[in-house]
Amino acid sequence: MTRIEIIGIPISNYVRVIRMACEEKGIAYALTPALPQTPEVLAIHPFGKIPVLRHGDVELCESKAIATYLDKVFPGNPLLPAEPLPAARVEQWVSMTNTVIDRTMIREYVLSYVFPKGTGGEPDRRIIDAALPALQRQVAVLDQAVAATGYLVGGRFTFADINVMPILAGIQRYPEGRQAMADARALTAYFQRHAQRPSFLATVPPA
Ligand SMILES: N[C@@H](CCC(=O)N[C@@H](CS)C(=O)NCC(=O)O)C(=O)O
Repeated sequence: MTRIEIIGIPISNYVRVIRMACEEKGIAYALTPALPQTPEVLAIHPFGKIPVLRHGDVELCESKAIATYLDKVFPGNPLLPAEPLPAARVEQWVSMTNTVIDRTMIREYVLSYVFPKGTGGEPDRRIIDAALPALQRQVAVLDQAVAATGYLVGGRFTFADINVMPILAGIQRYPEGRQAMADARALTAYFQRHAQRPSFLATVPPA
């Protein structure tokens, strides 16, 4: 069978999303480490973002497109519901995560710690402090969303949950993110429960 190759670095939340999707569906894959904007990534993603995917002659970029392809081509646990309304609700969460939540929680908050840009090489407090109100509001929205069923959509783990789990793991590496989660009981229970899934445990990025 033609091998799935995921190209990107394991620390990326979007790379982890696609690795989790493969794990959830029982798809064997190889991870080829590559940074964004490198030739092997730019050969597939015109804007150089990771992950990108190769499957035989198929080359794909953008995590949602990759997940949809994997879900339709491979058997195993469906990541995306077949019914129109639950499918649309997954799309809704993926879109909000990719356009709003990832921007605040990863690009503005987490990356301020990972790539410190303060004058003395420390994290830039102005960027972190500016991101916190939005981060707290987004945590509260997610907290409310999972309170009823323990999932973002319906009563089962879908690609919507896969998309947010690596982001929630990311913010809890830093103090303000930990505090925001501590104030969100349903979201904390949700995170702790799904963090036990084999797909999550198998894709923990290196420290
Ligand atoms: N919309 C893209 C976003 C991917 C993305 O932003 N990846 C980050 C790493 S987590 C990246 O490549 N950043 C580097 C860059 O934008 O140059 C997707 O869903 O795959």
